[in-house]
Amino acid sequence: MTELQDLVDQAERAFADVDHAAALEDAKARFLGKSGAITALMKELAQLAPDQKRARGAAINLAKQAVEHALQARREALAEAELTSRLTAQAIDVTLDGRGQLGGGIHPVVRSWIRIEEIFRSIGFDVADGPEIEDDWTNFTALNSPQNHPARSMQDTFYVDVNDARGQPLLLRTHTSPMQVRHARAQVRAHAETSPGMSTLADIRVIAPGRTYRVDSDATHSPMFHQFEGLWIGRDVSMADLKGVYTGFLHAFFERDDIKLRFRPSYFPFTEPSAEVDMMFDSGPLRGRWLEISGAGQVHPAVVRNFGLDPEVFIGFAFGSGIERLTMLRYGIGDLRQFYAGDLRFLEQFNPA
Ligand code: 2NM
Repeated sequence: MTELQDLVDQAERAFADVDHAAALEDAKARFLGKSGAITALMKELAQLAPDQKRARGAAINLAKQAVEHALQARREALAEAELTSRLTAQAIDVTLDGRGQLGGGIHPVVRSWIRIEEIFRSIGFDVADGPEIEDDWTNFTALNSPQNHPARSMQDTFYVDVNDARGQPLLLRTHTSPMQVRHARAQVRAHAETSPGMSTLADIRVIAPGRTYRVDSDATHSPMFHQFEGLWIGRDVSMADLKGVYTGFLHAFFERDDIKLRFRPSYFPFTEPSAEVDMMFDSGPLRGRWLEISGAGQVHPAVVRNFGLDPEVFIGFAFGSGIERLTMLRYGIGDLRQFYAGDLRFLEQFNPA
């Protein structure tokens, strides 16, 4: 028995001595292989008498099982050690700083656009949307622009080589008012479908911000620029309301109250009377200078009729402002072209890291 126990001890030590899987299989062969020590003992059994054979056979079997058990335990330990060392070698330091990513930012014009929507929503205005490719009726005719108006010429308007259902070429909208035309007509139509008369129609209060296009390009004009137009149509809406709403907007937009406003007589086909709106800061670098910021007026009766409303009942005001212009005044930007040059040194100033 000691001899067998000895063999088991030897095997255990041999297995413990190897440090990788291939060497373990070599060590296994020395005990369990075809010419291994245990195998040799089995072969000797043949020479024993039958009564000795059984006891000796059982003892050898126990020893063989012990060796196999030790072998399996060592195999598992080696595999475990191998995995651990592989994981250690491939370990990543999750506390290291990342390589960083170039984040997108909000363009200063879009920042103003968002602020304008927030301010007007807060006083009960809807925000309209609409197509940048418009038809002639919605962009010009509905807004009382005469057929021979210079704005309609190829020199001023980008036309598209596709005709609408009336046979008129489509165009890139030259202002944001066609969105208001669509919005007003949709409100009127929706109301007409559910109510017998217009007497219960709610006031139309909407701003329409977005991209607009004109054939024009210099230090103060870009062929694509942003506008927002406001419209309030009701039964008792006046130019005094316009002044109140627009003054409130400027106070909110520039985050200051020391702003004066003045209206100068002007002309637009879609308003009568019409006005240019100027503003003046009472302090800061632009103090004391009148700055042109908007056009406005009482919506022309022909336009009110094109909204689907009776101009004897419905009256209101509209205005239109350039978002680039307001953004330049807010941040003190001198050249409109900076907005579209794509210079990160300029743009990053509006998106602090
Ligand atoms: C301006 C100036 C004056 C205007 C008019 C309308 C509408 F849809 F009611 F006819 N929307 N915007 C308007 C009026 C726009 O921009 C300088």
